[in-house]
Amino acid sequence: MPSVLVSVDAGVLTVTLNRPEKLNALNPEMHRLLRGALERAIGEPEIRAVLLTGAGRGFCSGQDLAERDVTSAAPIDLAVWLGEHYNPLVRRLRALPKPIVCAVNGVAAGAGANIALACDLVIAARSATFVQAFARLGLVPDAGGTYFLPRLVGTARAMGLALLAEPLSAERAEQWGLIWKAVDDARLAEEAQKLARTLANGPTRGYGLAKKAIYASAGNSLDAQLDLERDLQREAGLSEDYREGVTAFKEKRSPRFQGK
Ligand code: LHQ
Repeated sequence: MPSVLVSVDAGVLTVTLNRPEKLNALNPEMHRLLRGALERAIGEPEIRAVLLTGAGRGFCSGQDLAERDVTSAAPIDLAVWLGEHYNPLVRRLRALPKPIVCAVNGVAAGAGANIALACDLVIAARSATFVQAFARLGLVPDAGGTYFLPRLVGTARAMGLALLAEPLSAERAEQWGLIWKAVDDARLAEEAQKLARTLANGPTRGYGLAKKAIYASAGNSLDAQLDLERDLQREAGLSEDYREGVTAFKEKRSPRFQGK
């Protein structure tokens, strides 16, 4: 079985991390397959939303630690790993011009937690936990953790999560605003599919532009953000979906967006 499963249905590209016996710990092969899946999501117009999840009882336990030989005399340069694999992955997730739902089906640890946070809407099973496991290894939160955490939950909570490396329950993650919502375990797959399908039937171009605006805001002044909104709205206003949205409103019916 491939270590990342990819399928397309009803406009949703589902990507499933598939090394359940290792709680979907990431290795270079998985990074390669993930990259291919995201490139496919960009390139195929019929794909209008992405759903990322994990097989088995975990979502993703971060970097595969078993593949690390820390006993050798030659020091390992972890920056190479981040530069080659994790940073491009996080950048790709954030820049993908289509919405990404992450269904966190179980523990999300280390880079696994932060990859989830790089997605646009995170929905988690109530039994799932988020663990910034890095401090247990003497490492710094990576895969965007030091960017996402303070912005999502504030410096005090981000620091607690980073330094203590304690598991945060899905419910608490929802209360803190770290994720969109926590749902009963038995309902996760269905709810996540529903969410992804709703997005796949939405105004794809408008969604992509909204992502751009919201993610740019953290580094922008209000003035810069207003200018950006003006420019992105110009683009959105030229889409067929905008025309359809206004027409549907006037005709008192639901819009039928084509993602164009
Ligand atoms: C694993 C892993 C794992 C291998 C569970 N690797 N086997 C980026 C770039 C460069 C360098 C460094 O780092 C990074 C980013 C990072 O992600 S660093 C952080 C790496 N991740 C972690 O530190 C988490 C390690 N795992 C855990 O702390 C626990 O496994 C968690 C809390 C995730 C789950 O605990 P349990 O539910 O008690 O499960 P378990 O520990 O029994 O794990 C089940 C199996 O999965 C077990 O294998 P085994 O053969 O004994 O049944 C684990 O060894 C394996 N596993 N995580 N990251």
